[in-house]
Amino acid sequence: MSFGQIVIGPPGSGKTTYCFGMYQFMNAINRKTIIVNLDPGNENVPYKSEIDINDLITLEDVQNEFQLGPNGSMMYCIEYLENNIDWLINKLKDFSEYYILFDFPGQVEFFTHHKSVRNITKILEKLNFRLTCIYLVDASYCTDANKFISVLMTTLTTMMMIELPQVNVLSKIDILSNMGKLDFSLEYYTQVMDLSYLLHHLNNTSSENFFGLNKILCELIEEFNMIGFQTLCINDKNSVYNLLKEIDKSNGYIFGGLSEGNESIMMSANTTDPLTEARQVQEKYFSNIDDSQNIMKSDREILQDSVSSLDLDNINIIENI
Ligand SMILES: Nc1nc2c(ncn2[C@@H]2O[C@H](COP(=O)(O)OP(=O)(O)OP(=O)(O)O)[C@@H](O)[C@H]2O)c(=O)[nH]1
Ligand SMILES: [Mg+2]
Repeated sequence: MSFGQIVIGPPGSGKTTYCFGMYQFMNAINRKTIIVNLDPGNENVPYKSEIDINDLITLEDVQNEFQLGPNGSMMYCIEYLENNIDWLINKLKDFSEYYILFDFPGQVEFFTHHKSVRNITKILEKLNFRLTCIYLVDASYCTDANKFISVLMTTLTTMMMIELPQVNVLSKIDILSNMGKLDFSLEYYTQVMDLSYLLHHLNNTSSENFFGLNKILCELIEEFNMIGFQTLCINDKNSVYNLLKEIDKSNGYIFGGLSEGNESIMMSANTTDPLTEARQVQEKYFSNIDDSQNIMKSDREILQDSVSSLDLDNINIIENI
């Protein structure tokens, strides 16, 4: 049995950066982890992937061979991977003792209606992979009721399409306060609370013709009552740690992981309730903001911070447990 994460989310939501940060964190807590790059369009990848789709097929090959555009070529590559899944399965055999992070492309159709990603994950599940889908969404969407409702709909569609345990994540929470004012406290967005308040804001910016539709969308999401979000700042080890605890619960790692002593049971025992966590994140990133700390960081800066904080903090985490 192997454990892993399917990392998906819209373009630029932070999937590749997440994979690298989570990889560093896991290896720092002695959980042997590798990254599988399944995005042939990933540029300037910060990590070394042990398995890379580009060894099977590249966007360039497809573009040259079939004169397809960038999106069509991406579709072709993922369908090609599905049709040649034995290539991936054989490569994974060398890493049966490892926790696997799969970095996927950001085309939204892959998790809303195109079947290849779903089929690939189903095959891996049959091979005894215990997978969690990590759905990353840029936290800036919380600043606008219209964008947030659209995020909720896509998140719900993804959960129903991929059919894996899913942990939804508001990424880049550290720069949310730079993106505009929130209408509600952060926990309103993470817990997806009473949407009648959101409806009020939606209607403020909609034509009256859409009031009925807005109401039905809010009711639909409330009826399913399935969506919630974790928050993430990838260079904040506490943030990564809290997220990993949720992921370990969702894919069952806490009941018997791969590492010696299974640190995950202890991690999960050391939990805070989601509301408290959201409040702590809000306090940390939304009050006494020093603007100089909140500029958009480059990949390199984020990852350097990430490395140094993990080097220092790993020991504390293990000792505190
Ligand atoms: N401030 C901040 N920036 C982040 C964080 N995570 C990612 N970023 C930045 O977001 C940008 C996009 O990150 P990527 O990891 O390339 O996103 P992606 O989802 O892999 O993008 P595609 O592969 O193009 O779909 C980069 O500039 C990252 O540095 C974060 O937690 N905080
Ligand atoms: Mg990427």
